[in-house]
Amino acid sequence: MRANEEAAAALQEYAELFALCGGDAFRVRSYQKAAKAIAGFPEDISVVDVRSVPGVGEAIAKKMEEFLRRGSFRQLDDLRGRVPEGVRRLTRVPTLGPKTAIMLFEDFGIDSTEALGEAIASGRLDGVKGLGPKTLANLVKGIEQLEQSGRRVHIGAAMSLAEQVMASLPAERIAYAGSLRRMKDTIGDIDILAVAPESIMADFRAQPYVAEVIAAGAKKTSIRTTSGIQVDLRVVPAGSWGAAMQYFTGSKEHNVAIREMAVKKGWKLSEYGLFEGDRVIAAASEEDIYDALGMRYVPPPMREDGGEVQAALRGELPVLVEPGDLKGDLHTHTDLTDGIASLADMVAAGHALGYAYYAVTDHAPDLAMQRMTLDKALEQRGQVAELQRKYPDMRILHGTELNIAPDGSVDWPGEILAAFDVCVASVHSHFGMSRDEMTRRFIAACENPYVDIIGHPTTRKIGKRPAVDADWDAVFRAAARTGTAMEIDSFPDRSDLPSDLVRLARHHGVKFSIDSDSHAIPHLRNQRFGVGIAQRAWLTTDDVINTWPLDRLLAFLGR
Ligand code: DGT
Ligand code: CA
Ligand code: CA
Ligand code: ZN
Repeated sequence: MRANEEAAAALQEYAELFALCGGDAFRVRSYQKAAKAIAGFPEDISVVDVRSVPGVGEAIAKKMEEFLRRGSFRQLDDLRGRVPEGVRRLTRVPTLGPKTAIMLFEDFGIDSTEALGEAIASGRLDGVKGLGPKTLANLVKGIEQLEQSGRRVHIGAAMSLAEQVMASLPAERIAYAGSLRRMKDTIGDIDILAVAPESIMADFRAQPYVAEVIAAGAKKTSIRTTSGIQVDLRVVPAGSWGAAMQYFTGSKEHNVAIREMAVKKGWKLSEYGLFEGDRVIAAASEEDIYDALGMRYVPPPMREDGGEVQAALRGELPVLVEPGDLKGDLHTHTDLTDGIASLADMVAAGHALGYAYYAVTDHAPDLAMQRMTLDKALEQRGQVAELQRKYPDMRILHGTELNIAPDGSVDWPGEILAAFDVCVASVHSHFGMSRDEMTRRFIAACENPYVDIIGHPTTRKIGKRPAVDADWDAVFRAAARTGTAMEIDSFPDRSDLPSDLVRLARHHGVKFSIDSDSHAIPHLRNQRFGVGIAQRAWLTTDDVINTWPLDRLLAFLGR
């Protein structure tokens, strides 16, 4: 929901600025929690009263109402005025906290990440109190990460923008192509194709999400949106729709391989069609083009020149797992830990999706900030049993998300774990362990007979935190040997495992669970991004345990 996301982003920014100005930590947390709750609220707050969002009291509601009226609120404007832009830019560097940012700005005049990079490189910050060599090295890494993330966005941000753009433009036909259609986890820019009158370009430039027009032409217009993402809009002839979609979906490498096939037959393939001289062989649909080249239709996520062209020629493409194949979700949270919706509401939302099973996997006690206890988990189990009566056609699994300690052990002993229907185990701390130690840690977790799924295995957060270092071949061998599934965490800033590691794991015979890791009801729909990752790795339903019927799943879980 656009209004919810924007209002939540403003409140989140306000929380950050408020913290930067030394504001009360308790209030900072209450703003952050409210921002999360608003972003995850299933109803549009520009339509319903924002006070119906949990955690939103009168003071926050007033700010949000002002935001909905005019795109900002007074207290936010004040703080934006008080905190120099340079300091705000610096705090976007991962590992750089507000106190250091202010010190760097006030004592050294450093007001940008570039200036910070130069100051570190020139040795100007050597010996400064609080900035040891290790801290400086981490800052250099943080700057690199920020620069990379500035260029690409995760698929969740790109998809919601693409959907917004398409909904805003009247067209006979409109669709996204490029890396977004190939379901890559990060997107450089959004490519949209339309069959429409030329006036669509003027409509496009006038949209409220446009911050800058980069190039304006009759056939192609490129803009940068207020969120910094570039969108290319191309108008294509109706008769060339398929050829244009094929060409602009890419990847470039896939297209090069396809074009060679055409050339071998003495034909020419372009964004306008497949031609023999002037004669059109195929152009209106992608299917016609692949068919004319003697190939099976290649699903966009496979178009990376990773063997799909040869497989399509031999007629041996796998039948990929699809969103409709999912029969349940095996990693979700409730407001018992850090989710924002109640158990009853989450389960109802899972049921509305038509699931055959749904696992509730709140955090376990070793993640201290979640304040989980065994008593609370057992009380929840009672509530699950109650709820189960209401949903005879959906099995509610009572699970937990365990924490993998540095030595590979988890929160509870075997007799407690055995009573859960499903155990996800994840790394939530000690991300910097050496490759050997980290590998042993994962293998030990796989060897725990009660651990069914390794959650978000690399623990990366796109643009924020790199993947942990491990010998993945060794980890996947252990997972295959012990019958432990690897998760494909569909939360778009995680997208974890990434598709290249999924492919590697599959090679070792590992099974996968495509989960939403939902902390709110709208997150449940993120599973489509996880399916995209699975498709990019050529997975079929046989590889994905939560496409299986309940009986087969329960047999795999061994409960
Ligand atoms: P991105 O935006 O970096 O996430 O990745 P793409 O794949 O969306 O790349 P982009 O936006 O530069 O171009 C969109 C598609 O258009 C690309 O996947 C293939 C096609 N394309 C663009 N330029 C060329 C080219 O020079 N040759 C060929 N064969 N295809 C191209
Ligand atoms: Ca693109
Ligand atoms: Ca592009
Ligand atoms: Zn987790």
